[in-house]
Amino acid sequence: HFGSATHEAWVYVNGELAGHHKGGFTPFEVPVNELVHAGTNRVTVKLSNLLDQTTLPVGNYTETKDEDGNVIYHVDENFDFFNYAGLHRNVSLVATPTTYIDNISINPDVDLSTQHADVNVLVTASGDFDEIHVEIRDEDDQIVGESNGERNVISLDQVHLWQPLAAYLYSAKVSLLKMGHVVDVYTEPFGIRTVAAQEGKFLINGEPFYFKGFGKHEDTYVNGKGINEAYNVLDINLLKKMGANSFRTSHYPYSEEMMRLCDREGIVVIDETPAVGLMPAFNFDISSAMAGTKQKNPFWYDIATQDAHKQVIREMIDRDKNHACVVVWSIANEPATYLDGSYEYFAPMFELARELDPQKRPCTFVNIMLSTAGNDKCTDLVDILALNRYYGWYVNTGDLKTAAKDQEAELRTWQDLYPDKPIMFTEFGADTIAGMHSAYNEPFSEEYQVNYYKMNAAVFDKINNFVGEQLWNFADFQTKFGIQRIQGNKKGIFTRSREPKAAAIWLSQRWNNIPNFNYKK
Ligand code: GCB
Repeated sequence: HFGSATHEAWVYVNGELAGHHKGGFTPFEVPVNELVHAGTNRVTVKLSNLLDQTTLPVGNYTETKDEDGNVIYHVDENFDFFNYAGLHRNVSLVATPTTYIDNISINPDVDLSTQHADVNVLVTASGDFDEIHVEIRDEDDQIVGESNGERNVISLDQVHLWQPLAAYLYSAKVSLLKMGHVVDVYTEPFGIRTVAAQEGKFLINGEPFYFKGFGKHEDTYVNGKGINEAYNVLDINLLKKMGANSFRTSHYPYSEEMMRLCDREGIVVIDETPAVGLMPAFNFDISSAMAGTKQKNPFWYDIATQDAHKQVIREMIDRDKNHACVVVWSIANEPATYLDGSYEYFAPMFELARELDPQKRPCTFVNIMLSTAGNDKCTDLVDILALNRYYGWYVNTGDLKTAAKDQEAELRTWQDLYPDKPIMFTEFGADTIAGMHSAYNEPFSEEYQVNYYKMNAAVFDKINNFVGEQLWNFADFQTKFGIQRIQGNKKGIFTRSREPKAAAIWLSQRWNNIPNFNYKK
């Protein structure tokens, strides 16, 4: 079992090809039964870090020859993070009996008024068995319901809800039996909660929720994108200390370990596919691209990521479907939805996600600033409007007064056009050099970052259907090289080693005073 292999892997066992997987952020398994023998065996993994117009993320791929005729492969990332590649997550040898549990899908159907839930548990299993037994235990390890079969509906009374920052986790223990003997067993934790986007609100357990938090990255010194569970725990602790309640797995599914931690800690997650870079050319600077948005561009007719996109939707939902922490699927980050052809590309993606998710969570894509209200072609597909906006940074740089005016005007237009869709920011931020100060509110100073967030907050508080603020970014992170990036992206409110900038202090005061529920009347 590979937690991930970035971006393409060929797995050999004792020198023989055992399996292949493309896509760097979702798990896969390779059967080895036929290839192993008693004693020492060797697993070899060949990996490719190449990205092109058929992969997710999207890369600009070129091949050139050096003076000796050697081919030089080059990937220019069409996105703003460093293309770390390799085996970033755990690789484990999983042994199951020949009769085994293959998949468990849990969908609790809860009636909030009676505190009664019907927990649907669907089990698929392979091999020779005559019974599937499911028992549900509460946090005191008491059995509160049980059933037999592939499709189970288990009734629970007086349910404990999974709530943001107050998680309650049940567990479903699934056993396969043959003549009364257990041949395989698997225990899956799950939470009971409802989510819905309606009438301009985002409801968790029937109450209007307000997202406070971050876009993040899996990114640390030394480990790069390699799993770092100590940092995961630190980040969640800092997030809680700040009064935040949520983050987005920008721009790819995070490790399974992180998802389990979020379930346990009650962190609300927007789970995102690795569909980033679906735009003509990424060059750090939105303002230069804004000029060209009206031009005809064949982008969506040329791009060949459809198969990869469907695959990541399938693999992400299959992996994360039972997580209570996941409340929204993000199908892509900043695709060029201002261009013709985008609706035709995305309609089948949304349809697939909605069909696959047993819990029918709200779906969205994260909207780029070039795709303004009225100009975007895919808004009809989303349940919640997730906007990335950089007024006061990429546009109106240093001019927070104009930024506030333009931002408010845009938000009001969205609200008027789509009064039923809740609106949130999934990115807003300003690069800030920790320790740089300015008496004149200069961009890149800690003072400017604080004032930038104050400006944003004042606008958010005026918009009724505005249901959440996830800033960009939790911490500074490594990017590809470019003249607008010095040692990476500095929009963190923490440094890469997680020391707070001044904005972290101001934001924690704001967020600790905003309730998780019923902030907007
Ligand atoms: C964006 C992207 C994000 C970048 C960020 C920035 O819109 O979604 O990946 O890092 O802007 O800092 O420019």
